[in-house]
Amino acid sequence: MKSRNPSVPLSENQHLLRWVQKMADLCKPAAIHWVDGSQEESDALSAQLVANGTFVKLNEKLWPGCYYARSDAGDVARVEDRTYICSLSKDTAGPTNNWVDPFQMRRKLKEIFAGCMQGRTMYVLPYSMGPVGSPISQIGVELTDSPYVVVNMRIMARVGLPVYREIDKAEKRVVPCIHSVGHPLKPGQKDVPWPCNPEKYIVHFPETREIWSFGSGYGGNALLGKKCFALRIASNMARDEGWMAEHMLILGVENPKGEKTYVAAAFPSACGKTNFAMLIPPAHFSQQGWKVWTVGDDIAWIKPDANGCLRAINPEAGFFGVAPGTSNTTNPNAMVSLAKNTIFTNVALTPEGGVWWEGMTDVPPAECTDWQGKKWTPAIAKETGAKAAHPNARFTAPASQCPTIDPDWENPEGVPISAFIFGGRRATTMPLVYQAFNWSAGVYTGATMGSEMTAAAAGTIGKVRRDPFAMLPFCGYNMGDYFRHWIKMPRNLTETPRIFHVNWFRKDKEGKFMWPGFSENMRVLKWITDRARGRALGRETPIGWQPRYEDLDWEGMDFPKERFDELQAFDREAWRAEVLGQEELFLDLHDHLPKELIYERQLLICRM
Ligand code: TSX
Ligand code: MN
Repeated sequence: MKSRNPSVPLSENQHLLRWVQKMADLCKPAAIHWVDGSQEESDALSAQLVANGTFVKLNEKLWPGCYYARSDAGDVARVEDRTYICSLSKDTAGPTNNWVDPFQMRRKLKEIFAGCMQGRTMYVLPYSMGPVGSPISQIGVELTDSPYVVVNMRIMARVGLPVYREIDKAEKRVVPCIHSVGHPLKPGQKDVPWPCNPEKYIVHFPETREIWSFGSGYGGNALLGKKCFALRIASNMARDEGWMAEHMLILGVENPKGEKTYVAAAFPSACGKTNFAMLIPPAHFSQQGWKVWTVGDDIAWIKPDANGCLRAINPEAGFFGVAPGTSNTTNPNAMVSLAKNTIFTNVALTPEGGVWWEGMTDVPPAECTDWQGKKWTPAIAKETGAKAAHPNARFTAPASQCPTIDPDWENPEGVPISAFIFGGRRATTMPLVYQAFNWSAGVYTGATMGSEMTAAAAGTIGKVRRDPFAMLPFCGYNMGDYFRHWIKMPRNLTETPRIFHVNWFRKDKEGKFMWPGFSENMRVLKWITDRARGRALGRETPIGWQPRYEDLDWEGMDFPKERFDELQAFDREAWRAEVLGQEELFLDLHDHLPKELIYERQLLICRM
């Protein structure tokens, strides 16, 4: 078979062709490669990454189709202080975003992007967020000088030929995204395994729906379909068009009658969102026919349908998950998902050509190479505290490989959402579960949610870090206006989802977790989905509806009533401090805060 010439354009869309040429004139790449998305192309790019020292091909017998990458030590995470929302007015971006005047930022970007791709290939990467052709999906084109980005994006989104066809046939607007690692090569200059630039810019123009990213190869900074498009730009589209772009997992609970109830859930980081999305029910639930199906683990796009029912899609096609802590105990479904065709970044490499990370097995390997390429042994770790894997090490795995992937996960119409769940990592105050009294009380719950810091800087342990709707770093406009958008959503709905708050992390006086979590969370999920269908009982408390001991299914679990009452207790003194802490965030947002949230706060205080 004759291989195609990748510099020949694969689209006839004149806007796209002109923009690609304009960006090539600016960035001066040595070549242009139109990505077709095929397996052969991906294999060739991976082989090229191996030749460059970026990738190590893992042992094909142990890890079929898998690759391993180590990033630069200074390019391991999202860079929030270098992330910008460049709307015309600062007020539109709001106080929680970094704002720069868009004209000033464009001048700066033209400066840094000039010649930034010299000696490299510019890949033209068309992608669909959501199933190709779904009325809820959106299309982007990422120009990037990183083949690592291309092969990761191929797992995380639908890319290549079918997307060009959409671009060519439809009037559908395309979001232009440009990405460079910011490391041009002079003639003859040797490349490094992980090219990047210490000066980073992750820039969003919400009004013109554009993304410019410079200097980083790391996931959230470089795979532009994910946080940049699917959350920051899409949140702007959603506000303008009456839908929702949320930092939420989507799962379906199937009961023994075969009825499926879908919920979407938002948690701050380090709450085990991916584990929850892939929950395996306890044995007795499974035996009765209860199943949990995974639709997505990170982002939900949710739109009212013609009947006024909210329907959600997962705009992504893969999981970009945190590896450390993922194991056959904490998340067997994730372990199966990442067993093949997966890219590992910043985990440890074993002598057999496999991967390892902290928490993967009880017994660590006798020796491995850590994420920085240094020798690592359990003895060295004990002495120096060195981690084999970076705490933010990632796997990029196809969602289709998840054993519990929902049969409807690629349904272009989406799945119907019956409930929203908010959560946080809270050692005190927050009970295991409660249901908000109504929509606006639920929005208040989402707006005030947060997690306690675990291992942050001195003096901050135990302090609640507010992360409304888990969207603080991802809302592409004023957070107060975002709250208002949430408040207004039911106006276009015939069926308003119920809203819940959960906390798997409450501790007792001895500092022990009171709730076993993981599979046992199914008991809470059962109450939530039954409640959403108007079937389960509870009692009214100052914060909402809570299940009594007898309202949960305890079969196969030994959890005494006294312990449950402690876990669910409403502690008046703790809630006094809580409402004061909630007010702090509201002060920052006061000038755009919807009055409903002020009233909800007052009602909560009165009920207490
Ligand atoms: O993911 C978690 N979930 C959700 C699972 C569906 N984690 C891990 C969080 C880190 C990312 C949890 N950790 C959960 C949980 O529900 N709960 C806890 C806290 C916990 C940890 C260990 C135990 C119990 C609770 N161990 C024993 O009880 C033996
Ligand atoms: Mn996320």
